[in-house]
Amino acid sequence: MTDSSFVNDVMETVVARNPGEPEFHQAVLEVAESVAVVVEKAPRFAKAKIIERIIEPERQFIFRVPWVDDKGDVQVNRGFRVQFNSAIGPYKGGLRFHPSVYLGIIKFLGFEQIFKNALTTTPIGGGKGGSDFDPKGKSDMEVMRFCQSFMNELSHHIGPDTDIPAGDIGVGAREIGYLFGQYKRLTNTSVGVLTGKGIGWGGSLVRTEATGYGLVYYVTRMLHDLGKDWKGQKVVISGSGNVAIYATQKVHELGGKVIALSDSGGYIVDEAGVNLDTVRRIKEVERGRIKEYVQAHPKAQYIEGWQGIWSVPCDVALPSATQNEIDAAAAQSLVNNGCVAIGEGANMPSTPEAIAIFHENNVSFGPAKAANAGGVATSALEMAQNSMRLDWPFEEVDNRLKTIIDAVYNQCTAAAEAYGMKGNLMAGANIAGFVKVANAMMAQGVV
Ligand code: NDP
Ligand code: 2IT
Repeated sequence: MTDSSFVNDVMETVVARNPGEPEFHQAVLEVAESVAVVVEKAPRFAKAKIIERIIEPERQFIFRVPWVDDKGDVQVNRGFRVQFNSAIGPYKGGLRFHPSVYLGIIKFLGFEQIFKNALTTTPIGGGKGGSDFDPKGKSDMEVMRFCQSFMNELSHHIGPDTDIPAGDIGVGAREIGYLFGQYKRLTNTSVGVLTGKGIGWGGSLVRTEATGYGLVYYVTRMLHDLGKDWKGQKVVISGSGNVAIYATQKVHELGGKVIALSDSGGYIVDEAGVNLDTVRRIKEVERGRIKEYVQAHPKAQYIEGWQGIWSVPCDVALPSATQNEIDAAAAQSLVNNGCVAIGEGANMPSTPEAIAIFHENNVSFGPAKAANAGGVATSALEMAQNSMRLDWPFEEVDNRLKTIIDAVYNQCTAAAEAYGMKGNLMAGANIAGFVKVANAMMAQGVV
């Protein structure tokens, strides 16, 4: 299927130039394996060293983020922004605040973002940023002081036509508010430099829901191709953050039943269907833990340890927590229990071994860079509204999101078929995204 010397050459370069960054290597390997067939048929891409250029970020920033905690002690975190590729538009991608963040995580996410953003049909390049700051257990004022310090540096590198950050793990409406306030204060401009802003101060309706909704719209197409719909489907979703919550809401609206959710402590199983009002109260209002769910719903179970969630029998699984959360054993367990479709809400949640198991067992597999593209696509719609100084109604944004996800899905199926891998949505997503960016890079010369 692939030209292994091409893949080996790419991986040798990536590993040598980016030592100690296994997540970045993993993300590049997946794309290289998919696009080998494209490069083979288009020697002009090889001659122009498109792949060598695409794996090298255009620009990377690493900076100190000092701040003062509530006790008056000075804390020091590390901030990152990787401006990966601007061939089709300004850098666009989220900020992740989580203790596991280091350069390799931001580079894997930024690399994925290039192709995801290309698939959205909107004119945005790829970037990502974040910090090893852990918002958990911090007071609002500590989070504010951290965000202000982070923005003091980041503000030098971003702008509404340059680089437009948004949320990701640990960065939601609260953090975007503090970041935006500080940017405005530093620059004396009120522009759409961040997305995911609040409604009433530049935010777009549907952006909060968009990643989860888009994921479910994408999986709707996958189910349709299997001759199925959501009615009566048992669904397991990992995580209980932004993506998981709004995926749950949309699954329930379309007639499916979400029976399990998780956080990094463990998972809940509620065979009656999870009560989303309870989850939203615990997670969005109280910033609590998923185990508190069983206090309100004593018939539900809480089990310690997040990875066990993949042993819960289901028809559809939507991993929506973090990278590499489904390994080979978890994938095998999903297959053995009769799961027919996987839609990746998180970025790179399945290991390469897990993906191989899904493909070998004919489980329909919706890859992250297509299945979760609804979030960033709606961010692009927020940018458009900010530029026009207009706000669209909920229905209009939701309809545009549906149209975009249909286009994402159609690109995946068409590219897979064109390159002899019919039905392989992962190969299709990688190829379609790559070709769009590669053509733009070809047109713009050696830059
Ligand atoms: P949130 O911070 O809102 O929620 C993250 C959820 O995942 C929490 O329940 C969290 O549990 C859990 N989680 C995070 N890290 C781990 C870990 N290492 N192990 C186990 N559980 C973990 O983030 P989002 O919902 O925004 O993001 C979830 C995923 O979706 C990420 O992969 C993100 O990159 C991806 N994504 C997000 C988009 C968006 O628009 N927000 C767009 C596209 C993709 P706990 O609270 O215990 O840490
Ligand atoms: O991974 C992602 O696509 C996001 N976290 C959303 C990025 C964005 O700019 O909305």
